[in-house]
Amino acid sequence: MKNKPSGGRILEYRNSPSEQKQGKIMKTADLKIEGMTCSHCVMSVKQGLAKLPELRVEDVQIGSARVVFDEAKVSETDLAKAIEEAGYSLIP
Ligand code: 9UX
Repeated sequence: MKNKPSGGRILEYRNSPSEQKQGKIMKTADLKIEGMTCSHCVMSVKQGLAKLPELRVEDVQIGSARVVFDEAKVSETDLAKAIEEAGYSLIP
């Protein structure tokens, strides 16, 4: 599959009916994240990822995050940058 975020695994395409109407292709990806060791880290990563438009954060655990995003709007670089700005790094 194209545009696979590094360290991530594309699980499935999951569009809500309104997203389908808008012609969006929402991708679900599991990201592996380095440097997270506590629950504050989880909050930081959540907030960092939530800044990206056209993306929703489904779940964040220590060391991983599940995000759903419009593949036309969010790139792997965007994900890596958001995670880095929060103080962590996306594992390739
Ligand atoms: Mo979690 Mo605190 O890694 O620096 S321990 S936020």
